[in-house]
Amino acid sequence: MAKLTILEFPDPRLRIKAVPVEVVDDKIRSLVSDLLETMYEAPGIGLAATQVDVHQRVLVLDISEDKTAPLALINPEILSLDGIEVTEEGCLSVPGVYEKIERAEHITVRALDLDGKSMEMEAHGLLAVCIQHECDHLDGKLFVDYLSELKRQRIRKRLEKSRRLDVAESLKAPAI
Ligand code: GNR
Ligand code: NI
Repeated sequence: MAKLTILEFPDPRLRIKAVPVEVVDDKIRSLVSDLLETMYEAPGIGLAATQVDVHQRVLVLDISEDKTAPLALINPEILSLDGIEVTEEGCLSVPGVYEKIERAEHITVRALDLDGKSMEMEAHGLLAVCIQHECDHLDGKLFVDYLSELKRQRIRKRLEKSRRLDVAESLKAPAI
């Protein structure tokens, strides 16, 4: 397993639309294992391949409290969306930003599992929100896209400033 680097807004690579996986082979299974390691380490409850600069339709999730329920969805398709739910969302690619976002409360999803077998599942609440958030990533979409242009610009400026400060700090600190 390997921990991968997570791209951050407004990196243009987060806007690339991921292509479907053709064969679920050991390379895909190894990507899933790297995504899970990266997600747990972050820590986060979901991660899409797009966020680690791999533009294939693969995502992982684990909304359990004790991190014991990893789930991988390959070529996910949302078949139905019902109801409305507002959740305070965050994103590992938009660090430190939390905003209320409206999504469907109940969804059904079809995807391939790690054996390449097609499966369907229903999701409610946080799991449903998280699947919608990760599917958006695979289409090059971020949760900040649901906010106003003004809010998005402010978030971009804030992140760019905090990254400049990080670089300045790293230049001051003695090398280890
Ligand atoms: O860790 C995450 N938490 C979260 C909380 C509310 C709604 C969505 C998410 S997903 C996010 C991890 C992430 O950025 N996945 O792409
Ligand atoms: Ni995200």
